[in-house]
Amino acid sequence: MFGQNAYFFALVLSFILIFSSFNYPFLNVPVSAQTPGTHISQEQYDKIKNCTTELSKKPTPVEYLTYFNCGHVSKDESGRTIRQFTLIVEENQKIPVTYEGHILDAWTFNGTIPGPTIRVTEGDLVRIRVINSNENSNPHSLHTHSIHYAKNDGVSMGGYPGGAISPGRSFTYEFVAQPYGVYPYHCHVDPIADHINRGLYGMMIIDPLEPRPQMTEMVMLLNGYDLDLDLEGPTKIPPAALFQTTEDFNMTEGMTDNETSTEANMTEGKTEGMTDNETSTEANMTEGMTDNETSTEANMTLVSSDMTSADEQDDSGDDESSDDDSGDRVNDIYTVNGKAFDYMMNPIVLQTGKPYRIYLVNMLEFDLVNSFHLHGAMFNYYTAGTDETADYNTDIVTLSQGDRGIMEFTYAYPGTYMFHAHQTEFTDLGWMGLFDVRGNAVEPTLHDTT
Ligand SMILES: [Cu+2]
Repeated sequence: MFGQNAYFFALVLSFILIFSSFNYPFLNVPVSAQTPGTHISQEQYDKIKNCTTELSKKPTPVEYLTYFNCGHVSKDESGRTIRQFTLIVEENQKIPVTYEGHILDAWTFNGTIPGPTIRVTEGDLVRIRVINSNENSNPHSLHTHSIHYAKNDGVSMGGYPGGAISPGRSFTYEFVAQPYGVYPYHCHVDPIADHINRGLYGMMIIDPLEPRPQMTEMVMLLNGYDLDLDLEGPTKIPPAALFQTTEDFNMTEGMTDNETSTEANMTEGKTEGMTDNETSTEANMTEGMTDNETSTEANMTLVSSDMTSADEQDDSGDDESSDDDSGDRVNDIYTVNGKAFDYMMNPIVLQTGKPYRIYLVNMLEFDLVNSFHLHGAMFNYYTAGTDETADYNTDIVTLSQGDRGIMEFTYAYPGTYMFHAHQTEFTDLGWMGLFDVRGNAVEPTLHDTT
């Protein structure tokens, strides 16, 4: 019996290896041994980066703040780091996007909006397998910003298979991560505005070989939702009594969250029957991924009957046929990291005198610009995160869709400070959060202009 199992295992393994090797001839990338920096190992660097050990986790919007998925790591024969990710596209998802019961009829990467933050190091060989679930009705793709071959660009223009992955199929995008910076990723299938508004986007961070100055890091992705509901957006700012301060914010732990879901295994049906010419051996980033609705159950109870019926009655307005003129589309809700007012309900605890870094990406659809305004402090801003030197020191940055950068700042004085869009409408409809700054007052850190 054992012998038969071993034979079967060996057979499967050899098939996997054979299929994996098919990836290499198409890669056409220069192969050279690259290790992070000269003073630090890949393992040490991943620790500094706060890479999650729970690759299959579906972070809540609050957890998303510090959720860095650095993929399944392996090395090729030259010593190059290979990072492998799997993104599963699922339609028919119900994602709560406010504390008032607004539910987005969503399409997701791995069950969350935004999708997981992909974090790699410059020079890494990155493989992202995108699976378009059997149950879906539309083709999808993955378009990452940064440098790569056209066949890995995730657009259908050149007729590349990765430009439109049919339901039940998958495609593995491969590229060498370069240059360092912060990037959006998103589906690029038409109508793009709808695929984005539905939730198919996330952030990718490519870290420099030499680590940036060490500081506590956060991710903030700005977005919005056109729900096509009669009742548009949160109608009021939640009462102060509802505020809950998170536990002390730090790099390795800290976010208390009642919504943490219990992971159940991904249903077999989602991968069974997949015709995939590029099947790779990567362990699945989402193995153990829950059915999306598990994590949303708690919030689903917040849906009032009025809201549900409005959703049903106005369902036709969310059809793609209504998307021909994107000028008609209006965002009802604006958020940072997916849920309106989440960091107002759960203020982020910071310490005076301590430096913080935010990776910032704007994926807002339908509105031309978005912005980030920090109260009570100034930040150094690195456009696209592609340079070691800050471009300017400010308290507002304005971003068009896809724009991004890195903010670094230190609070001098304790207290509660807002951060929000400097467009009042966006703020009122959900894009607002709070920093709960603790500790003694310190001398303000002024931008060094020399
Ligand atoms: Cu799509």
